[in-house]
Amino acid sequence: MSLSTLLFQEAGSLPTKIAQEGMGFNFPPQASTNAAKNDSLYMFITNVGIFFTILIFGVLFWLVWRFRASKHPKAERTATHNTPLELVWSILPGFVLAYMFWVGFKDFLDFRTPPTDSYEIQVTGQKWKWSFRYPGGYEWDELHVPVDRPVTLRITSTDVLHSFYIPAFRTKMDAVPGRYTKLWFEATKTGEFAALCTEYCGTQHSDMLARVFVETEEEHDAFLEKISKWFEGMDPVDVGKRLHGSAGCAQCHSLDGTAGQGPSWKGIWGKQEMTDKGAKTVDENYVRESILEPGAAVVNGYQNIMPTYKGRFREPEIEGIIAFIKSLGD
Ligand code: HEC
Ligand SMILES: [Cu+2]
Repeated sequence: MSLSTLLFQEAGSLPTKIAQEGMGFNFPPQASTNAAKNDSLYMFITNVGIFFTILIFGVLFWLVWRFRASKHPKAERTATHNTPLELVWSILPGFVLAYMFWVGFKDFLDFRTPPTDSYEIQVTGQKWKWSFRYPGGYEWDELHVPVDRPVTLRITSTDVLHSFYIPAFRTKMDAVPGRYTKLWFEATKTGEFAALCTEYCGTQHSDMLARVFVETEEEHDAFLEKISKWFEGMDPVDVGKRLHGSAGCAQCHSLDGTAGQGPSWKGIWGKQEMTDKGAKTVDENYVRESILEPGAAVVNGYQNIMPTYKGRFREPEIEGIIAFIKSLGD
């Protein structure tokens, strides 16, 4: 895949992809070591349910028909109970339930205990975007993981509760503000999968999708190399334009002049902005401060809800945002 498609592809086709790809009985494809275990217990429980539903209703209807009142007008009820029968139908299903519990509990412990040598990626949920930070500190809006290797995701949120869900891996975990949660998996198939937010988090919750790429070690190294200097050789305006979307600024800052949760970026360059610290001119220093310390001067009419991006951007990325806002005119 070329760098430009990697950089500028849109996530719009994800839901159809989830729907199309190898749907079995009611599941997406199995692409992790957990998936097969998860599905086999699920199908076992479903099949036991189907078996007993048919058995119990079958016997019930047969008895109703066999002893119907029209055939036995003078019958009297004589049976009280049958101890051996009742013991059998209590104890035998008891074993089946104990088996379900045992397998479920064992798998649950496995799913919740990441192997100590796993590869760690940090996941941040924010309205309405996932971002992934790789070893080396590089951030990207797609999840790339090596195949056949345990991966641990360290998950958090900058605003409200979200939940990170990869259906093909049969795994999900809450993203909680101010706290880290963990999830692990070992992908077994290379290819592209989908991740979504599965905890209602506001109006654009259903757009909170991310692409998941499972790749070979060599491909993964190439990916890390690529994102470590993705902005190299690019026009700073394009760098800022991409970050506006990929770093989540677009959720609050429009480019067309409409005010959202934050002021639009259109035409603010050079403007006198009224803030709680008095009038400020929108210039290089003001934009930089807005990104690194959003609470330092809060624009009148808006709330102090912008997350800080301190430590998340490298210098050329901040320069890119400045250049992009500048390019939107004054
Ligand atoms: C959760 C919503 C939210 C997100 C996400 C967000 N901002 Fe903001 N931003 C705000 C709000 C609200 C204000 C106005 C209050 C203030 O100054 O803190 C603001 C103010 C600004 C300003 C000053 C604008 C002006 O007209 O004075 C800049 C520049 C800015 N943000 C840049 C960014 C960049 C760059 C990103 C992404 C990397 C970003 N913001 C992400 C909510 C957000
Ligand atoms: Cu969400």
